[in-house]
Amino acid sequence: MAFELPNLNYSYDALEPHIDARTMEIHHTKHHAGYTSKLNAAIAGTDLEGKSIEDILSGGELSAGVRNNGGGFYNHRLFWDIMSPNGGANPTGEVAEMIDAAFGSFEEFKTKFSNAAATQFGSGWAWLCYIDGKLDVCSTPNQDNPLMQGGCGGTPILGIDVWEHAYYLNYQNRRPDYINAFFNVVDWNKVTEHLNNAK
Ligand code: MN3
Repeated sequence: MAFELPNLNYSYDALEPHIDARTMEIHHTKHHAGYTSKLNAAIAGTDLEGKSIEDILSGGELSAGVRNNGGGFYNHRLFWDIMSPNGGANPTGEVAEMIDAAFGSFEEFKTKFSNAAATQFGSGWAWLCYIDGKLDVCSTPNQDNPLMQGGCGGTPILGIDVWEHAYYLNYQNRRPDYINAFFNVVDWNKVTEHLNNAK
């Protein structure tokens, strides 16, 4: 069973003005679709075929094709899922408590996460991860993620794409403005679902 490009739970213009419709459409139908088809091509006929994407990515040494395209498939699936036009509120419940425990406050978490995203040199991602019963922030280059060997460890429950294709049409070189805007569309209920799945 080949991996399939997931549908979004909202329209391409639903996250405006924070993320523009044209960026969303190109990002989903070109970039994510490309990672998905290239992942399928990279695993076809290998013993990775039929495994879950989590098992593939955490399974040790990966070829460049599987690492880059499997990471791209997984990372974007999480990214679309944790954003919503109804997002932007502060986290509540267990996620909020775990953020306070790990970072001191939600504001301090935002600062640390934003710094990780802003200072990731070149293309990559910043993450909020569940690891050893706690939360932590890290960043990874390219389409790497915390599940992979040599990644920063744990299971990502929130991620931001800081490749230029994620923001350049609307924000040009102003990555920090895009990172600020991202918090207006984060759906913390979905982050809570990912936390519960990670446990
Ligand atoms: Mn991307």
